[in-house]
Amino acid sequence: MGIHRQMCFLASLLLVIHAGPISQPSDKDEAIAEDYLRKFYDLEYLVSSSFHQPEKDVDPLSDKLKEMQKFFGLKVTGKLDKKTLEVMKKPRCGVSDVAAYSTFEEEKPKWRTNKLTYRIVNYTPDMSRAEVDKSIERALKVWAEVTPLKFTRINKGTADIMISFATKDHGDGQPFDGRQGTLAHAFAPGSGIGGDAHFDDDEIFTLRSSRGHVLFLVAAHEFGHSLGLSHSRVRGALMFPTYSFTDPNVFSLSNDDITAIH
Ligand SMILES: [Ca+2]
Ligand SMILES: [Ca+2]
Ligand SMILES: [Zn+2]
Ligand SMILES: [Zn+2]
Repeated sequence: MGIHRQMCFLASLLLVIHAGPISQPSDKDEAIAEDYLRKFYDLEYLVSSSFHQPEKDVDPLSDKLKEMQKFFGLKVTGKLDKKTLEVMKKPRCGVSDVAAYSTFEEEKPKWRTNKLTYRIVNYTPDMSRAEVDKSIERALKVWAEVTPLKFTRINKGTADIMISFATKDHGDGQPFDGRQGTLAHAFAPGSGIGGDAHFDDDEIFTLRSSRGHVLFLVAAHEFGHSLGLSHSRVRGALMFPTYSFTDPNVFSLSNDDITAIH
């Protein structure tokens, strides 16, 4: 009798231990999720005041989580499950998945000319200068091949597309986050910072290795933003927000990317 009871107690204890980590994300994971949704899904917290009545059924975190799950084709639960967290931990582009202009179809930012200039302002220590030059040139060519756009390199002065490597806070209000997380970001067409592309130099960039991140692939994605594209939900599209390795020698744009640029 006593032993039977003890066994039951042990069994239920095991159940609790086993079920724990699956249903209950850790504080650290919750912080990761909150940060992710704030950066990429415009999560904002309502400033609580004495006038604010907490409304039932309104949970901004859960709503944004659903939006994110929908974007990535995950099961839409509004809960921080393992699969969702896995996607959040993947290296990705720093540009938001909810484009600010998506509701104004006609007002999508666009260059007024087909002749654009670019300048490589500085270099990463990860690769030779020639490798960086080649990667950037090829990344721009990806887009030049499917549009009437022409890119000309300049070595001084201000180009339309200023390309630079930077770490942490680098003066545009969107600090990089160290190794992993955000790889790069770029700005939609416009004057000044518009069109510019920044690469997080706390990452390891490579010419074509599957270790580190292929600069050509990251740059080709970022230049999509420089030309006015936003993120695609199509897995395998260049404009999908997370990074995935493709051999640069067999790379090609997906139909989704080509439709978007036209
Ligand atoms: Ca610019
Ligand atoms: Ca980073
Ligand atoms: Zn992006
Ligand atoms: Zn930046």
